[in-house]
This record gives sequence, C-alpha cells and structure tokens, in this order.
Amino acid sequence: MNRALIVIDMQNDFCPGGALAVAGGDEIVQPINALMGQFDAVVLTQDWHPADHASFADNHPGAVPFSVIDMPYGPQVLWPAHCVIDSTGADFHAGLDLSRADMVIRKGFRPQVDSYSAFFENDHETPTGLAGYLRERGLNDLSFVGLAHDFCVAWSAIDAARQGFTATVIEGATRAIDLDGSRDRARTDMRAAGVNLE
Ligand code: VGL
Ligand code: ZN
Repeated sequence: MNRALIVIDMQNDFCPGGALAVAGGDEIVQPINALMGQFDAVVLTQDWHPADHASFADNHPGAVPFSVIDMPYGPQVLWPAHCVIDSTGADFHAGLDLSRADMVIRKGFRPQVDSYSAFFENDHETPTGLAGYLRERGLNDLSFVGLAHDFCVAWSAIDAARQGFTATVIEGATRAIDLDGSRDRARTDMRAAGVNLE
C-alpha cells in the first residue's frame, strides 16, 4: 500500500505539435496508462505558468529560446512560452487516463521562479507540498514517468531520493529534451543521488 506512480507533465505542449515538444512524447501515453493499475496511488503534475513567467525567452528582450541566464536562484534555461495557465497547451494529453489520478499538483505558477521538480521550486527551498501529502498517506516508494526525462522527471526523482523516499525512474515511460547532453547528465546526477533507473 505504499507505492505511488508520479506522472510528470504529460501535457500537450510537451508532446509533438506543442510549444516545447519533446520527441516521442506522445508515445509514452499508453505505457503510462498501463502502469497506473500497478500502483497504490497515482499523482499527476501539471506545469502551470502565468504568461509573464520569468522562464519564457519572450519575457527577456533580445533573448533566444534555449539560452541560459542567471537568476537569483541560479542558472535558468529560457524556454519558448509553454503551459500557460488555462491554455490548451497546458491541458493533459487527451489520451492520458485521468480517472486514476488521486492528486493533481500544479507547479511553476510563481512568475519569478521556475519549478522543474514536483517537490520544490528551482530555488530548492520553496516546497510544493507534495512530500507532505505522500508522507501523510504512507506512500514512500515512488516511481517517476513522463516528460521531460532530463528536466522535470530527473529533478523530481532527485528531490524525492534526497528527502528519503525510494525513487525509481521507469526510463521507457519517459522521453528527453536532450539539450547539450542534458540526458546523460541527468542520468549521472540521478544515479549519484541514489535514484534507481529501470
Ligand atoms: C519542463 C522545461 C520547462 C519539463 C517544464 O516538464 O521537463 N521542462 N518546463
Ligand atoms: Zn515549464
């Protein structure tokens, strides 16, 4: 009764045709649906940004998407505008089975700080509340799937391991953005943090 499937950001903007499309992002929808039945709980995360979000290149005059700037909390990749609150791009992929989701947690809604991890904003100190929810339900064995492997999935799994959860990434049910080697780096960082890759 302690195993949760954490489904990261399975939203239109991260799937082919979306504003920040991850190659093959839609291929993992059915595999994720099939996994849901094997878990005691299913949690979905939803990237949820205001239009003036500081992670959008458009909000930095002269900046190009995928460049990196320094924010007060550290380096930040500037993304194309994506997952804007109430937009179609922010909706879950139409094929994703929402009926099994016990909990939907939104992240990235503070204009001045990005939030890759399901647990903390990118300042690494502002919690989303997810750890408390999982602990209160006794869910201590977490498996991560979804998008993107090398950003939100990796950061979530690393934070989970650091907080004492058992953390596994089911890599076949993820896809990576792979920006300048970020996929390999994410794998190295996850292993170093004690995340199981399967
Ligand atoms: C993500 C970049 C920006 C993700 C979210 O879900 O991996 N990546 N926002
Ligand atoms: Zn985002």
